[in-house]
Amino acid sequence: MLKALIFDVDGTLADTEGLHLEAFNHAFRQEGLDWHWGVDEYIRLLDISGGRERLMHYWHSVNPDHKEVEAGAVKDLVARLHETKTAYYENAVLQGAVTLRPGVLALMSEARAQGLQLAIATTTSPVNIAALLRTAIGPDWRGHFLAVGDASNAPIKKPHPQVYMKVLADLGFRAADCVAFEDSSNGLRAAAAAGLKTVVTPNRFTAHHDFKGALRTVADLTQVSVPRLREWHAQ
Ligand code: XBP
Ligand code: MG
Repeated sequence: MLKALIFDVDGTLADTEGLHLEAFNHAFRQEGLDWHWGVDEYIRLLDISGGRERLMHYWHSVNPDHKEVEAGAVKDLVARLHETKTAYYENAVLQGAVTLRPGVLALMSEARAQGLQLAIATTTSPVNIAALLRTAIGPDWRGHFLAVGDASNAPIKKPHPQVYMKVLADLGFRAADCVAFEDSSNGLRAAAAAGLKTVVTPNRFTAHHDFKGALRTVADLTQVSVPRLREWHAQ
């Protein structure tokens, strides 16, 4: 029986990666670094889940001959960059820079009205989730979700299943009682590794990803209703 819907955030609830990219480039300028990520490069870098992890990966790629002694300084630089980036991103989201993708709010409302539980399973940080959902749903947004897994309580990033395992434990449901929603192959692999059936809604940053094994791949959630989800879930 379908009991809960578990939503990824970036690229699934909202098309946020363009703004994340803008925020990273802002942080590089603030730090006086001559780094600039273009869209194509960022699409490649999205293979690394997690903003901090992505920054560390990039630092190593542009500093192949670094010495171990620099490790502490690099960690500090990455932490500073990620903090600046997150502040810029949060502020822009609170100013209304991104909206939920088509069909997301309607499906969430219909699901809650039909007694299904909602949950979040994301790689990003709590401030980013709060900014997005407070703007889109309102100050009581947290009450709409029975469980929220994010960078603060599931530090091992997708495609590792940790965040989905944590959310299933917090929901108290089996994977078989839930459906996940994702936009990327890392996300699909994380959900699948946790035993979850997954509906994928690709976006311009992930359209080229491999979504083999997805329950369904759809352009967006406008055609996805709870009866249809129950039908797919039962198949
Ligand atoms: C996708 C990610 C995130 C964002 C950046 O998250 O990999 O890291 O790109 O956000 P999701 P942070 O699992 O929601 O698709 O800088 O906050 O990590
Ligand atoms: Mg995503």
